Amino acid sequence: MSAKPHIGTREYFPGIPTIAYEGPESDNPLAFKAYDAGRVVAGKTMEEHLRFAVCYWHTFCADGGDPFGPGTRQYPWKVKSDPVAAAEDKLDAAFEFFTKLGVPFWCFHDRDLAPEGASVAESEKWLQHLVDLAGERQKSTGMKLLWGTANVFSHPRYMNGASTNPDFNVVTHAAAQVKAALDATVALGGRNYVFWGGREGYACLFNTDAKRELEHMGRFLGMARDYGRSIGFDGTFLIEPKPMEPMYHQYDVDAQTVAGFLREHGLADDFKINIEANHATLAGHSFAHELQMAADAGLLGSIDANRGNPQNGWDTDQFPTDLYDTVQAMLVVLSDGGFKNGGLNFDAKVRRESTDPEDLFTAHIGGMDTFARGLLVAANILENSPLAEFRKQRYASFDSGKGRDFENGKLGLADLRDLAQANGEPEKRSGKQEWVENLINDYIFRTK
Ligand code: XUL
Ligand code: CO
Repeated sequence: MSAKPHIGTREYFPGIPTIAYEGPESDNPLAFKAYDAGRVVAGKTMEEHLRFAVCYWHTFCADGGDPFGPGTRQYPWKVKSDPVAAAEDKLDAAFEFFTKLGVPFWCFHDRDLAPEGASVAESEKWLQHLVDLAGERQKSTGMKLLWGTANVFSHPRYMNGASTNPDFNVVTHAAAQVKAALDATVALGGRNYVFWGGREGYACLFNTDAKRELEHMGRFLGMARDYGRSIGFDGTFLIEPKPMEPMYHQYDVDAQTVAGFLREHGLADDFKINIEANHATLAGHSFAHELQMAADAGLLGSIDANRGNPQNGWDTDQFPTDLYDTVQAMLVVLSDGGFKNGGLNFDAKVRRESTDPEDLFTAHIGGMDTFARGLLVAANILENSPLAEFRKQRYASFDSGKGRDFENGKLGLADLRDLAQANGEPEKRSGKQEWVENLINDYIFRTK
């Protein structure tokens, strides 16, 4: 990567060098074993395929607090009592981290960048100030913004929802925040703008008019789209599905639910879907399933890369380390033609017990290496294995004759009945699942 580290008035990660590729034999925890940014795979460099982003909230804002105890990490950029001065320090620490790690992109919520002011106007002023500084740092380092978003779920005013709040006054505050976050995203050249419906859902159906709330959400998103386009945003709007947590039920349950919602509200030309691995598992799906459903709907936009914990049902947001998962993910992404505006954002956090600044680096390095290996294996499978041809052959009976007539809508149900009578019992054809699964492993073993 061509970017050079931006270091402000002080260095926040002393002793940590710019992370280099050292190859699979290296034992250096601060080096890449698989992610070789300039290596060409399937016609593009790894950097171009994977489009890695670091998220601001987990990595620079959260300090490990949980419902049972306070934070465990004392970040040096959080010590100043003036919240705007502390936000400036955090920005310097973030850009030092991004550039030492060598990722091309970053992502933020409005309230990660700048604190909330005493009024809408003061919040806008502080955000604008931090956006100006972020713009300067983007210029000096070559960093780019993958997406921006608004945090319309933390402040107590949003306890009953943001765009789906039963109180119109709250909806106006959500609109003010989304407008300012869109302005910030456009000012920083963001490629996407994300809506994760943090508290867009309900806790109790008895006191909720779900139909009305969903109509409000559709209208609100349409207004955001129109405003974004009017100020020159030419990127992609994204909805990030999640079925629960914090709400008992969240409206954006999963990819298929969101696809239906986008089509119902006339949003499918401007919006795509941001799939988060741990949200997929919360919905009772695999990461690969959610990616495939989004891709098949023509709506796969971007990925929040993380993983859950199979032993509990929480949104643990752990860093991705499971190669099997990333192989499956990259098979879908590559088969879909690769990312366009989207990328792989590490919406992941180090554990509360991981308290060394170095842990932030090793966590991201592991995630980047796991996706880089996933990319190599998936590209090898698609280029050299019989997988795609085998799958195609399973459907060959629809490629000609009456099967093709069926697909083209030329037959009725009674015609199919007559064909069944004429052709008799179909020959049994094995789905060969074990052979297919072994094939995936063969390519995991053999890919260099
Ligand atoms: C929450 C989550 C968010 C969104 C952005 O589970 O994933 O961080 O990605 O609001
Ligand atoms: Co996310």
